[in-house]
Amino acid sequence: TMAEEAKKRAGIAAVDNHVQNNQVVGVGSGSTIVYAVDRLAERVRQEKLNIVCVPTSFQARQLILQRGLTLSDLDRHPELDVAIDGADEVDSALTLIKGGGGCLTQEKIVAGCAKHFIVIADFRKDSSTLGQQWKKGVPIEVIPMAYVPVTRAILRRFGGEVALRMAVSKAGPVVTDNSNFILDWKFEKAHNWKEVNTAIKMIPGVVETGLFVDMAERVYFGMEDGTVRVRD
Ligand code: DER
Repeated sequence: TMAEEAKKRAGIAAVDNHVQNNQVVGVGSGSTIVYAVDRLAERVRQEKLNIVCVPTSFQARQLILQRGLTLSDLDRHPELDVAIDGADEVDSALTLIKGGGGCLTQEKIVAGCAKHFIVIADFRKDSSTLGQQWKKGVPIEVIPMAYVPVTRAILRRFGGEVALRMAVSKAGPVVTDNSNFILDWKFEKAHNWKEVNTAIKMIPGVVETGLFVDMAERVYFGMEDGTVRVRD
């Protein structure tokens, strides 16, 4: 499809522009990152690159192993040269909503450990304000025993709607790689995302939010016309 082609072009552009030999690369989660990992594996083979990869989820770990790339972790490599990951939406200030795939916590940790955090996305994520195209809200990872008080605190302070993310192929809620639950907060107006991120993180029981504020250095958008749009 057009979106898949766009994801592929964004993934290739990011890997070709930001990955060099002897680097530690953070590997994101979701569907777009698969194209970047495919390109990375191709370059490792063709150019005999010495690269180690740090995953941001069980899915990313499987992807690294399946593509024959060298798996590492933050114990061995707490400083990464670059992290590449997808996004659910990007606004004009490069604030991201992430967590559509429920991997936001390890993604934010790895992105924060990288000298350069590079985002890849198709044209559907390219917004000027959050909520313009992404309608599923901001994912928030919470400790299971606290999901009700956290829900109430968010509704009281910020309004909107909050829903516990339910699994599709399993009865009950989605359980993250960290054995937690996900709340999806559907906000109803624009906010100061830096302040909101901080305020939500302070609520007891919140592990992480899917608001990535002042983290992305550059975003590669695969566009409908086959080009790649870069936003810094
Ligand atoms: O869940 C996540 O954070 C993913 O990285 C998401 O933001 C992008 O997933 P996609 O590449 O499948 O759209």
